Amino acid sequence: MRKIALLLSCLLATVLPSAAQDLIPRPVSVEPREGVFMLPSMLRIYHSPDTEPLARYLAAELQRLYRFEAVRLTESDKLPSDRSGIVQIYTAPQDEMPAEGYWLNISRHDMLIAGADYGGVFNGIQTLLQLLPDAPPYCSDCRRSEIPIPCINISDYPRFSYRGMLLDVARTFVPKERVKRYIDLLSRHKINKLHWHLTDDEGWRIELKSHPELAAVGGFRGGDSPILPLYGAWDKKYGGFYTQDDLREIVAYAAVRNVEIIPEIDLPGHSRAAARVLPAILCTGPYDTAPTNGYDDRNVWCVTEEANYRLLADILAEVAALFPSPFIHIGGDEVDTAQWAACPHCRELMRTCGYTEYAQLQRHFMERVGAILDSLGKRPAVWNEAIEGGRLGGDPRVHGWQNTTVCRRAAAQGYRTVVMPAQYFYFDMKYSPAEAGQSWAGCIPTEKVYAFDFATFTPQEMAFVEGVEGALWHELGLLHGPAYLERQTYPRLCALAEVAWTPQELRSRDDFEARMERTHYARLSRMGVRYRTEPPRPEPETLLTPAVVFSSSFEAQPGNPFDTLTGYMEGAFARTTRGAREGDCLLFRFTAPAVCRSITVTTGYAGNPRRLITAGYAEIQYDGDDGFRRCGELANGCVTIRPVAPVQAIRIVCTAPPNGEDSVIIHPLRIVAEP
Ligand code: TNX
Repeated sequence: MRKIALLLSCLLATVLPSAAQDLIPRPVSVEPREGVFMLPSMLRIYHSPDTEPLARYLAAELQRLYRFEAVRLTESDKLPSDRSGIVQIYTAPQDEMPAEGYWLNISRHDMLIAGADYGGVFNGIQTLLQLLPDAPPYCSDCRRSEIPIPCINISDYPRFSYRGMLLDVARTFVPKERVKRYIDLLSRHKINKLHWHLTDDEGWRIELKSHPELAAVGGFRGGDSPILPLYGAWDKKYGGFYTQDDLREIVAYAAVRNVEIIPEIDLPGHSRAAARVLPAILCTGPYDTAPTNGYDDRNVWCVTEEANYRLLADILAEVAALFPSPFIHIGGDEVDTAQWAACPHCRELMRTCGYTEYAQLQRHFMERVGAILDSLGKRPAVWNEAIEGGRLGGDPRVHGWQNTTVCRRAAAQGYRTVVMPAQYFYFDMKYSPAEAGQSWAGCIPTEKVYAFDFATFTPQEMAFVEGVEGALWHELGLLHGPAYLERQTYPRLCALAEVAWTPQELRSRDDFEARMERTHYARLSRMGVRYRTEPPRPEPETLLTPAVVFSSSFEAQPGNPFDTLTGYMEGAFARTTRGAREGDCLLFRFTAPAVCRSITVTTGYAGNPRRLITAGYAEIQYDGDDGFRRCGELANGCVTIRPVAPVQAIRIVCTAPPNGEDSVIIHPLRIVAEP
């Protein structure tokens, strides 16, 4: 019997070791050992009192994976002298092991996870879970079997203490259960911070007892909501929010998984949803609403209105009570200062304080909000623009997003900095040109995320880098459906996790890709992650540029004239001086009848449903026709027509009421030749 077991373990040891090499993120030190540990179907988990939630977590995972049972025993239950078939998990603070680090030792007889702290034990459990093989397929009920795990010694700790991901639930609401799943998947990659973007122009997602209307009304847009529909939610009322019970549940769920949630209330800009519910937060003064078809798009809190700070004290006190994080993110990005410029009170404050720039006025606002946070025992986190107006007090953490330079600048100024340059870490960007996503910061394939290496940072700057963060901005969630969230995140998050965790000298792109291919994609699949796969190559197309005359019911902005359309300028677009209304039309008339396979008309930023013709139809005039025939409907501002004869003209007719946008973007026609 012993011989068979030995033979089996030798055999398995040769079959299994790849999983040990295929950990994501790659650990600091891995030392494979001889033999295997046979995970019993009734595991005894000995845990220290402080890791009780982790013993439960591990037991639940074994149940989920193999339908194994586990007995949880605390230290007070004496460790048996025969320790075979047990796992011990405990915290063991040691000088040589950094925070969140752990030792994972698997011998033939037992397993041990010793963490520097709770997070360390959690991370050790994640590594163990990655080492577990698939449930044998032949085993519909594994209860009677044992699962072999290769013996190994791992000693591991993170490169950065801040390993974050931003989730924007303001643009596209993400229901509670999906947020929990998102957190669960992050934690499996040893990500330890969720920066939760809870408010923005398009929605307010957090219930407040002191001001219930902010979520009850501001959590929805379209329909009878005072917030305009946007980003693909055109005709239906769309939205949702988290109740305080939901929030507490999510916070607790994250805490078990070593994930700290940093809530963001985006101030003083990006606040249209709040402003539509509580217009008194806005500046007074003349404000020209004509360019937006009468729609009020003011979204910036007035700096001088004292009631604003009382309101913010109410709001932030509730946020502080709900989220145990020492930080509350208070925004500071992309403030439309024109709204302050038009406000006599803000101008007056600028004068009395001697401010010459709006950045200083913004600093004034951030300092006031910072003082509220201070009184609540919290520290501010801010976007990088918030430090442009002079030294910001309150020991803020700065999130650098615009590019690498602003991250370095913040660190050089001695701010604790989270590095998240859009060009590397914005997972709302496309993976490649023909895929879903935004493109303003370029395409970001997974390799690009992986390649981020801090090479340009000085040692002094590095000393202030707390870590890195990815961001899933969510404007396009409605357009692309629920799969978008995970697809944009994975596998890029795997690369980010390794940037955040693994020492630079142990990182190698080839090795990362090999681990992904051999093992980790399969792990993701097992977890049901709909990660992005390489798209099939489209068959080559020949584009035509037949002479065309353009006319319409619009005028063009001088910087984006209609010539771009008739000149078929690559990547360029025309932009009108106002948004579209019912009856507006665009007419493309070819000088000579065009023979082609298809013609695509695109309004709005392609793939981003803004500044488009919300609804309408296309008409075609064939060579020899007297009039037009209807040939298609606009969807998300676009329509592709497949002509059956040479085309004389194409006309687009708008059927939607004004959508609040200040202009329409019109792209040159995309005309594909017959094959
Ligand atoms: C910029 S990042 C923003 C977000 C958008 C994002 C889209 C930042 C602080 N502001 O409001 O969602 O770009 O990529």
